[in-house]
Amino acid sequence: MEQVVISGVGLWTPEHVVTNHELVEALNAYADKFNQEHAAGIEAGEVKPVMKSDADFIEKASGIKQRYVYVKDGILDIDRMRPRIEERADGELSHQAEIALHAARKAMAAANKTGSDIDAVVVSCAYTQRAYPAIAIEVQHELGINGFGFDMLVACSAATFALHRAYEMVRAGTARAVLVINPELVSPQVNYRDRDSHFIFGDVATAVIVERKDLASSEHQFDVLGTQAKTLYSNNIRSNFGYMSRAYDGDPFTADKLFHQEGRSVFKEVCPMAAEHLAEHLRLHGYQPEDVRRWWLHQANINMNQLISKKLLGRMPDGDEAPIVLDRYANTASAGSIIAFNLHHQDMLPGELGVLCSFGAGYSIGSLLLKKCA
Ligand code: CO8
Repeated sequence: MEQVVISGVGLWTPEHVVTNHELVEALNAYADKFNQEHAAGIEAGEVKPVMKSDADFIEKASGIKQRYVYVKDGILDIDRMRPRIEERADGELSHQAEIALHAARKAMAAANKTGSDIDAVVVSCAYTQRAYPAIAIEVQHELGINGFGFDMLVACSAATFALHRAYEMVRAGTARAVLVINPELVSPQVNYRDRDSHFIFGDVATAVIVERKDLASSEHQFDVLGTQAKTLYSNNIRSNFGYMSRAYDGDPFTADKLFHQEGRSVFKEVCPMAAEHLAEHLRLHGYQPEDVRRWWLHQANINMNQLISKKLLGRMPDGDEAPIVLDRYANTASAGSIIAFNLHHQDMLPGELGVLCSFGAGYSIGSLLLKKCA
């Protein structure tokens, strides 16, 4: 069995920012217009009014202050409320491959790798923009990588689940190095007319190089001591959009075809699951939560992260122990913990332990136990 390290990480941040205030202003203007136009139906109890949003609520309930988006045009237009993304021809680079490449090139540079050093590409995220050809194969082609690529979807746990696959490939000797990319282009699936969820998500792309330790040459390397994954079926986070939508006779653009959730239930059910999962993962390797120098946790909600950390440590962690990036990035589906890792790993000392963890739809929880190399 080969020794496996994470040897490089890359982050691509879109240039466009949408603040809470901007989102709330758009949703509230849309609500006024809709409710006025449907006043009679609302009065008769036949139409549900659109509920107004509140920027103070958003920050208090989630910790989110703003989010980055791939395309801002259209999101705040109350006659549209979805990004206006130009459709590209078959021969052009796809949108998702483009953002994947931005992050991939940064991770490869950080790991001192070129295309010829890599044997596999995994694109793993909450949505891929098409079923085939795989975005990973498009990226593989652009980077001149031999070997193979495939896409996988595990919602918010897509990054950690893909890192597990990469770890297993490298450990088993079937790949020297694996490029794992999380091009989270989620804004097209956000319901910007729904106050419960319009503020939650942002776009981003992250990438990680997982490789054989004896071949690694980068400045910052982390031994992968172990990986752990858990899934448990739940309908509390769901999107019904898919290739079957065309075959149904109903409206393919109803709210259930977008991201929707029972946020309160998710909060209550996932926090204890995640805390137990992490404690068990550490226990399996002979460690306690106090032994961990840094927690790169999934970034869905600040209150969730604080509750999970408190369950594990018996106290609130500071921002250095468990960095928070969702104030700036919002929930970026699977990429959140990788953003935290990207921004907060270079100061770690040899021998220090870190835990990378994500949790979300499925339900799904994934974690990796890492140790900074000498
Ligand atoms: N403004 C004003 N009021 C609001 C707003 C708003 N924007 N939103 C909700 N309210 C109201 C509610 O309607 C409710 O009113 P009432 O009491 O009259 O019913 C009240 O405020 C309280 O609402 P909640 O109980 O829902 O408020 P919470 O404190 O629970 O906060 C959260 C809501 C922030 C959603 C919280 O429950 C949460 O973070 N839960 C966990 C969510 C989570 O982690 N989900 C994971 C999703 S990500 C994932 O798995 C990946 C999916 C793939 C990516 C998809 C990309 C598109």
